[in-house]
Amino acid sequence: MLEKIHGACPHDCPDTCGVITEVKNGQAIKFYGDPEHTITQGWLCAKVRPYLEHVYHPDRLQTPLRRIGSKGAGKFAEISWAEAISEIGQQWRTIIAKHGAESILPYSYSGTLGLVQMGVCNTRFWNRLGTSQLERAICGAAAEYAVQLTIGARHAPRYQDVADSRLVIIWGNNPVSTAPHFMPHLKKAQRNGCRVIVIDPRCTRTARGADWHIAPIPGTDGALAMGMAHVIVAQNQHDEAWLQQNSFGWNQLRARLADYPPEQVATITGLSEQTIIDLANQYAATRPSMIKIADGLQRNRHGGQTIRAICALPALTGQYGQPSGGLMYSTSDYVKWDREAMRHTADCPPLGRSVNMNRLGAALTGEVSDPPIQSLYVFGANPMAASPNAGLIAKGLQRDDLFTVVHDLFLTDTADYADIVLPATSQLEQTDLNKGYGHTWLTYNQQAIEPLGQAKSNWQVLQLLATEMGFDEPWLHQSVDEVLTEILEATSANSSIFVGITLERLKKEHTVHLNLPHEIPFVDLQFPTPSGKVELYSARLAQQGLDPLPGWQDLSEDYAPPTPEPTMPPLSLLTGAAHHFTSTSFANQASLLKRENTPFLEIHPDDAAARQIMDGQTVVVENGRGYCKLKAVVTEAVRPGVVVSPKGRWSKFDPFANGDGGRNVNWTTSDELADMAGQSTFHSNRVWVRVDNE
Ligand SMILES: Nc1nc2c(c(=O)[nH]1)N[C@H]1C(S)=C(S)[C@@H](COP(=O)(O)OP(=O)(O)OC[C@H]3O[C@@H](n4cnc5c(=O)[nH]c(N)nc54)[C@H](O)[C@@H]3O)O[C@H]1N2
Ligand SMILES: Nc1nc2c(c(=O)[nH]1)N[C@H]1C(S)=C(S)[C@@H](COP(=O)(O)OP(=O)(O)OC[C@H]3O[C@@H](n4cnc5c(=O)[nH]c(N)nc54)[C@H](O)[C@@H]3O)O[C@H]1N2
Ligand code: SF4
Ligand SMILES: [Mo]
Repeated sequence: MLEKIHGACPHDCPDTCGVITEVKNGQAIKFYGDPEHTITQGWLCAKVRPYLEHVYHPDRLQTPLRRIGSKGAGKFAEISWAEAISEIGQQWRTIIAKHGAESILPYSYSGTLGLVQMGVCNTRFWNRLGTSQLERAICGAAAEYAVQLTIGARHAPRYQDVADSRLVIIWGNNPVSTAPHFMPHLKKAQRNGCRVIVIDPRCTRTARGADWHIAPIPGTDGALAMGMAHVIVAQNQHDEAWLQQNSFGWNQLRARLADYPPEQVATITGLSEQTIIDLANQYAATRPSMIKIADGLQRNRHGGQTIRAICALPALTGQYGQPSGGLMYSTSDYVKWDREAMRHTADCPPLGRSVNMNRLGAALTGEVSDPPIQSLYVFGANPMAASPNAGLIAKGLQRDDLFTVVHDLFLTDTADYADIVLPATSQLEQTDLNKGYGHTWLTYNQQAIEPLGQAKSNWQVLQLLATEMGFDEPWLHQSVDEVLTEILEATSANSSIFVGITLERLKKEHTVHLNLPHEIPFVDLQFPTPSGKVELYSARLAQQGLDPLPGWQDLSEDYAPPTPEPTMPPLSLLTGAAHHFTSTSFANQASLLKRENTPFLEIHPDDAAARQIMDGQTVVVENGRGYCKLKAVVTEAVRPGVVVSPKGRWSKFDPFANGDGGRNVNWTTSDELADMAGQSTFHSNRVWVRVDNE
């Protein structure tokens, strides 16, 4: 008998596709995009198309494991679930008795974005136990904060609305790889005569399809936006009436613009004055105009202010609230799940202190004390490969007195350091509800097949741990459907966009649209900020001692040279998305690894020549934090001074490993924080590059 089971792609991607799994005799035999899903339209991206290779990968973990070698060696012996859970319980009881529950740090991120398997699993059990909280700032914290401060909420136009835009600026965002279902609508716009401009130091797949590609020096986009604003106002192309009516702090911003004449912005950004003037003119003269951003753009020390400056532009031209105009960032704030139904904090001890995930290595090696972190529980994340300053994380994970548990589908770089490894289910083996962050559809994920081996979902494992720790509250022991019902009912009681959205309906229709009052964000020109307007001036920033106006400051940039300090100047290393992986997920899948080729470093011909680097040579990419080795690709696709190596590689698969256990780019990236919201700064990373002479 053939069954067709509807589900949702759980991976970190704004598209959150509807998927269909065909199951025969308990085996998934076919997997494809739901043709009836408005966003998916029956096709999936290159990485998830071969999903059954991921689900039935021969390396899938099938049983719990206990470490038998040194930490990091990846040597384990199989144990039973009962042994694993009781050992975790014993260790935690001892640790809690000595240091308190805050000495336990749960660490999770974006393996799955499901409401239950991520959202609820991040909160309920850990709140009940009283562990430390994780400050989840690795991805887009600064942009999220800056957008909320400026326009009040992450609301965005529909992908399809871009088809009627006349000008689109895709700013530090690579949707061909990272939001593929946006692209057919953009192509349609282009066919209708829309001009597409991509601003990125690298000529990405998205830039290749643009009408104009502009490549500024990384981290200078805030200055570029201010320079555009300067030109627009100097030429009186701004919408004075709109600004007077709908913005707060316009006069202060206007005065600030005097600091950003094009000649000065040209020096900061490495662009010509004419480029800045033309960009400003085209943006102001062509309407409706849309600016599309995501998170790669703000993963640097200037992240928050960069986004504040960009958010000011649609206000200058009165584009917020216009059909096919404004800002397309994220739809995340339409859905506000009932917090208490999700987290049950009222039934828990006070929340523990917060530890910034970007500082994991530092936190494990002394930055966090009183109590120190004595146990780490990692699920849905792979910090050894995905978090910054990997060398310091490795040092922390090697601590003899740290008890580490990793719950994953695979023996990742992080799992190699675990004391106990637990096997996780894939999305086909679990139930969940997923919402998109690029659209406004909810998609129910029905479990399609039985778990492989003894794999268990996040929620199932936390239930076992709750029992082990003696917690019998019903909200720790519900089925996934019961959790979903509780959250949906509580949310719809207070939110009109959820009226009529029930679990039954989700199961029947598979994907359901939110009851939005209107499809155009801010069409009523009501902005959910304290002033109700676009806050060009932010009193909340001023209160924190931060610059209340958008702008660009010459911050002390990352500079941590190796010793001895090389004579050649450093280069800026950008490590955005790989086309065929999602962060480190799928970067162990043979067919996709083949398509991404050998781990590489794109370098401009001038920078290569100055270092006697030839195309195809192995290079050492290093700074004071660490190094990795990559294959040089000499190309004009990157601007001089910038090198690029996409994220996602597993250190253990490093083809250049030479008795050092293998490395990836995160052995060089910085764990300093950005100007706002504790944001990561992967892209503020200066490296020195030389030919590998070994
Ligand atoms: N295929 C694929 N898709 C993904 C992911 C993946 O790993 N692979 N990851 C998912 C996740 S976790 C996220 S957060 C999103 C991210 O989605 P995006 O933000 O689109 O992805 P990134 O590649 O991180 O960054 C986009 C671009 O920003 C550029 N950039 C970096 N610094 C600067 C700068 O200072 N100025 C300018 N103008 N550009 C800059 C980079 O060169 C890169 O091309 O994608 C999601 N989708
Ligand atoms: N150099 C560099 N590094 C970066 C970035 C960058 O731009 N440059 N970007 C950063 C960004 S934007 C992000 S979001 C982070 C992501 O950082 P992480 O979330 O730490 O990394 P992922 O690679 O997404 O790891 C997800 C892990 O979860 C596992 N997993 C998947 N589903 C489940 C499940 O249901 N249960 C359990 N228990 N495990 C599951 C996967 O097998 C995988 O090992 O990476 C960051 N890393
Ligand atoms: S990763 Fe994105 S585009 Fe690919 S299947 Fe999942 S939701 Fe769709
Ligand atoms: Mo991310």
